[in-house]
Amino acid sequence: MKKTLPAFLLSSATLFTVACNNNAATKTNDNSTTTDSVYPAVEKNKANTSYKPAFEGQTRIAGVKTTTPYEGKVITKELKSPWGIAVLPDNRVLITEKEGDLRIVSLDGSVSEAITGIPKVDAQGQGGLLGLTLDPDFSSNRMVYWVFSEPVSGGNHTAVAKGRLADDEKSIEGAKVIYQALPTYDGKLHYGGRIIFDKSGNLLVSTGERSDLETRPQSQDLKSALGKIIRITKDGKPAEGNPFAGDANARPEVYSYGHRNVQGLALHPETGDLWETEFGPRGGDELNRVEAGKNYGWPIITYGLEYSGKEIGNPPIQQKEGLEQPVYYWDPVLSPSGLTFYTGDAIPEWKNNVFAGGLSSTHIARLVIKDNKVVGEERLLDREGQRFRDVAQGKNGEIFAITDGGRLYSIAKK
Ligand SMILES: [Ca+2]
Repeated sequence: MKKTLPAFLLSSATLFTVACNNNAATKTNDNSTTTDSVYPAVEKNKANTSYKPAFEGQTRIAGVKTTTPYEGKVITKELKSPWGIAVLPDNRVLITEKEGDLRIVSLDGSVSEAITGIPKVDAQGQGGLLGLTLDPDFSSNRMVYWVFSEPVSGGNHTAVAKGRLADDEKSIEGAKVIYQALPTYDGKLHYGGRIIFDKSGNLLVSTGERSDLETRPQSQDLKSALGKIIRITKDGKPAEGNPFAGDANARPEVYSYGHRNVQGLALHPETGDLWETEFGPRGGDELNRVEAGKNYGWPIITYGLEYSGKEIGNPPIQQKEGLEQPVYYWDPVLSPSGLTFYTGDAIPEWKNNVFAGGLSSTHIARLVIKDNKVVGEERLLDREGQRFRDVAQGKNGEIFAITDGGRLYSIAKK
């Protein structure tokens, strides 16, 4: 750990001292140098609870500030509730819109007509056309994979589909639903909705627990696909090597469980580990490093309260043997949606940092990670007043971000 003090222990006197350390390169104990200076924690508002973190630095870590000059430019304001971004090989972006449309946006701001051939979505509430990813061999096979809320008799569920982007880019050819996160439920909240490829060429997909008290316990039920991260092949079958393969009391596609509503998934560029962000209740949004077969605790442990202000659990507990602790949590919440690690060279101090979109918090959180812990936090584009729904790295070391208000930003070195 560098000379960061856990922010929740800082008195105003130490804040002043720490803030005076501007621009001094910080030497860390593993002999790597970072140019990040140490500032007071970015969060200044009162927490919802007085719950104690499990370890120092699990929340309200010291602030950091990017020193390389950068700016966020609006590429377009013409999108309608965009939800997911995938960056095409030529650095145009393929974007889902919640109501069910898929479009390509060029960096000159031109937005394509809606691409046809997408199966119908249930766009009520938090449902719709959600996250997407490109096949690792997209350049040759043009395959796209996406998540959506599929309307069926009796309600809807999170589903995964795939199809080929036609050569003329006007349609998705041969769209096919390859996975359904059952059971179906008649609700309109908490679908999860992110999808990424892992290093073995299988798909990792997040689902939600559908929010209601009635469905919430299914996060802990390995026979239910709700409140999980699942790992499937490109054909939607349980992937080889999954932790519950052969277990009669579990679904073979389950990778991890005890999740509430995961809307951020990313692989660490160096370790290959899976990281996620998930919506907690009031005061309990989390960043987790996910390991196969582990239980991430919802709704048994949480740092948050019900939206009503009521405690969760009787008595409410935040830590329990056998249940994984978040690497980091936000109270008040970030409302995290979209997650990406930075691998570019354009802004050197961002290397291997993780960027999390924030909805109600209206900024993008930049988190500096060291030894699987968060050691610094910064807020980007916090004066734009936008709800950031997804983030993705572009081909030229920029970060793309979309907002519920219909904007696509490019955040790049000046
Ligand atoms: Ca958790």
